[in-house]
Amino acid sequence: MIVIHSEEHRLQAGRSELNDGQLVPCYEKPARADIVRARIEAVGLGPIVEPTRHGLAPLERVHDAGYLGFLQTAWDEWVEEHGADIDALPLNWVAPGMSRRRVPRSIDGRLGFYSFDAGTPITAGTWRAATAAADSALTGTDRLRAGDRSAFALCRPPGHHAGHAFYGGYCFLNNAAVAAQSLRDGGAARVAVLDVDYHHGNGTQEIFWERGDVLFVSIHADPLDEFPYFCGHADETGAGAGEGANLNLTLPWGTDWTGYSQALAAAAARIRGFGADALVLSLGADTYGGDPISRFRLLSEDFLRMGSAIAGIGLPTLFVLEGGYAVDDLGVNVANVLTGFEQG
Ligand code: OKP
Ligand code: ZN
Repeated sequence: MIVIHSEEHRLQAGRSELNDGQLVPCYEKPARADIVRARIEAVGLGPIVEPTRHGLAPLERVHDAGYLGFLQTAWDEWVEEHGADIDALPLNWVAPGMSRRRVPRSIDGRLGFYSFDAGTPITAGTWRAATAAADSALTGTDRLRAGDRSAFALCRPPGHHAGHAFYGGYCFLNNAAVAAQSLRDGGAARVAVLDVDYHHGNGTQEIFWERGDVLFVSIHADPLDEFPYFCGHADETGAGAGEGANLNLTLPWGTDWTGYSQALAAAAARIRGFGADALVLSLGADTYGGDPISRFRLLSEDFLRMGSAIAGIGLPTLFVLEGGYAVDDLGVNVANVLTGFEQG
């Protein structure tokens, strides 16, 4: 399968994130994409091509224009206020009962207004890296439209936590949602998004919450225990035209392939019943037992089985890279999903 990847991912290299009460080196770092690319070359998955530029229009189909404008100028505004030696991190957020009717003028206020965590630094290259990732996903949709059975958008930074007008969880632009919308706009009547990242894809859920034409299915750690904490529960099923087109399958800490494969089978059955024309697969490999911030127990060989189960859904599939922080094993785990898919 063709792989779409840009070296511009390197421009997102945050120095630190807030974790367990401390500023620690960012888990979401350039080495992640490098090891995935190296493994894909080693197994000869397919040609690796540069994304083509798709501009702002496909981003505006899922993201708020004011939010996109903020992302483009946030770094310069931050530098003016605090200098370039520190990455931009938000300091406070709105709680229920506090007004959110006005966008603050101050960059610190705007960082809080448009974000939901303190783990996602904005840097000098954030906008360029994020747009290169979204362009990779969009170039993947071009391949599906041209008739390819599958494609892999090797995206960094990831996207599934980014919503219509918010960033967080290392995500700025929702690459998978941008791709799903692009497939719809290109003629697919129905599109399914399956998110196998360890964390709930809250951004994708929010973007398609009231949409009956895009099914969102996510398999993830129970948000009672795990980031993003405030959504991803099983009783969140969508609203309006989207009622019933959102499925959250939550699993406990310690889940291994036995438990995981049952959820994956349920997800596959739901997607088959939806009658989609294409599948966007949010591919996080942080379900791996060796992941430093996650608590599932998948083995490297389980990712081959995951790929084969995804192939069993029987749809043209665009894989979009999300999380996975056990860097040394990330290449093998991600490539295993893709080769498992190709072997069917
Ligand atoms: C992004 B993706 C754990 C800190 C968690 C944010 C995790 C973002 C995950 N102590 N911080 O879904 O892989
Ligand atoms: Zn994750």
